[in-house]
Amino acid sequence: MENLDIARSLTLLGDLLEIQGANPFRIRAYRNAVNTVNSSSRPLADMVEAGEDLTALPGIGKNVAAHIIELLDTGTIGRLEEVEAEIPRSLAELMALDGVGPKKAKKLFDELGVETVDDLDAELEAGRVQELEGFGVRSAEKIRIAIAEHRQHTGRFRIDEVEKLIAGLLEHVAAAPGAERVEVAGSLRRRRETIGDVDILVQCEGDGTPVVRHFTEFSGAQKASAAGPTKGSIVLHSGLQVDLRVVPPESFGAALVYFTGSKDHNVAIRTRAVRDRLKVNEWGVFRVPEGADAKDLGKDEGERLAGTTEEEVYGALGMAWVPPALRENRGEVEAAREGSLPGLVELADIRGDLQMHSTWSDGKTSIEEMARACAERGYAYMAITDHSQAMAMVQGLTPERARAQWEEIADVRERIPEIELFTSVEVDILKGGDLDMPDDVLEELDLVVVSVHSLMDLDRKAMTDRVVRAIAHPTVDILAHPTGRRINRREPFELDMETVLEAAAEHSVAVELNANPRRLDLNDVHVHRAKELGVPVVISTDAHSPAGLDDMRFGVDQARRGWLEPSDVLNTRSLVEFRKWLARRAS
Ligand code: DGT
Ligand code: CA
Ligand code: CA
Ligand code: ZN
Repeated sequence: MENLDIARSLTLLGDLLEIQGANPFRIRAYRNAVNTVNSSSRPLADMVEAGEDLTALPGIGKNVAAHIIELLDTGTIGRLEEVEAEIPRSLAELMALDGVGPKKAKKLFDELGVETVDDLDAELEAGRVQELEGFGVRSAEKIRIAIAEHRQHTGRFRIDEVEKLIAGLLEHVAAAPGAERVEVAGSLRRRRETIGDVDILVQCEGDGTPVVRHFTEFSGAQKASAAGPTKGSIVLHSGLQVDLRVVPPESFGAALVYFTGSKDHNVAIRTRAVRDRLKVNEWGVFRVPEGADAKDLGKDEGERLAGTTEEEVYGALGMAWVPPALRENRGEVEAAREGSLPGLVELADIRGDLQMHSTWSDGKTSIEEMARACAERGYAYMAITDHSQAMAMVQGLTPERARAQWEEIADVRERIPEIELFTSVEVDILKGGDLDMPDDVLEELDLVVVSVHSLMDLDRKAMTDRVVRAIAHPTVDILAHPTGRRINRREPFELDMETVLEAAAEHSVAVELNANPRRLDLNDVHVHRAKELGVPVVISTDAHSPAGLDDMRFGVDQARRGWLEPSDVLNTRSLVEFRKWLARRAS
């Protein structure tokens, strides 16, 4: 069981208790525990197995610890089952709707028997919701809109979608009268794989009203609202919300820290600051005078120590500047104080791309064109990894066609000597963990990449055994897109990643961080775990055309969120060093 599963159960329990009207402190305890579980890079299952005390973790009390142990032991929480016997779990989903809080969810269930969003829609249609006590016509209308929005988008946009959606808006904002500087903050600056809303900061000396007005008049907005001279919000036609704030120069660094977040990172640095009798907020860092209490001070009262730049703000707090990708309260606050932040990998460190397809399977471009495109990107090496024959609908390679492909690769090597071309195949992992290519072919390939593309709904044990068995095959080099997820489309396989990563370490197999922004598989937490276990990570694009090679930057961003340094990433190695790794089993 992964931390994600534990967090889900605790979230559900908290939500259902809230609907039941339980003690707010109890509910808060579940929310705090969920934060801790989500930000822990170590599996709690391991900690329990090692006999460690979960209550040593911040935000986890005795009661919650007992729930977690029970969940790990039995696969369920008795308390959750009790609550679910009284109210259906689908009620928790209703609370995701704007305008439906716990009280209203309860009322809808008690009075109208509403259990799901669809039920609620039907009751709205029938005109019964507006007649309930505490609802009314306006509230019913608000819920109707919330349902429409919920259906249009279940929340978050992929990062690559967001970049495209806001490109024009950013140009528009830069042209606002009085705008001196425009920066993106929030989850987009932290390079999260999905974005809830976009946060933009504009530096402006003096009155911000014209900047806010210019912003809200953007032609691509379906809705706009201004809130005074410093704040505005718009919703684009796609449903993506964008918040803008206008900030004076002396506070720009402090505002950038604050609105970049994450919220948990902000809370952690604020807590640290309090111990040093400092106050940090979106206006700056201030010293709390002797005898005064920070709570009694106004937003910008106290001796001002910093605010103009982020470096200065972190410096005043006794911290090194923290790269936005790390600002998730996963240990970076301590590391920044101790001077032990990682030197994160950068796009310029990447020396090769080790997963891509050609017209031999489902790629759109010839091997030669892909090779030229990789050479243009300055890479020293690359691998052509067409599919194996189990992928029949894309003409996956039979052993005969694989051998034929090697001849073409040999020709391309002669024509494009500036890059090393490795022969490879993205070999399907068959149901029981067998590989979809005979051993004699596998042994002759320069590089063997394996992955799951079929029977993705096996149970956790079967899927884990299957992948581990494939990893144990002596020719395998890289496990590609290990969880099979498609962001917002397909959930990850049921897979015990801890066991898979341990097997990868044991058999000296690398794991892929698939850089395609629809996948980004492994995720940041798993990437970090791979690093801890000493498993090399390969960042590959899985490109199906030259343009796909440019997805590399999304993979690098995700790697940075997982704390990876150049030495953790296999394809930062020089050709000579990478060849040594390929030959690791020869001795
Ligand atoms: P998102 O939009 O869900 O992808 O994630 P963020 O991180 O962009 O969150 P958002 O847009 O709600 O807020 C932007 C930043 O503002 C957030 O990362 C930290 C800061 N912030 C928002 N609310 C709070 C808060 O209640 N306390 C603190 N300390 N910071 C907050
Ligand atoms: Ca945001
Ligand atoms: Ca926001
Ligand atoms: Zn694949």
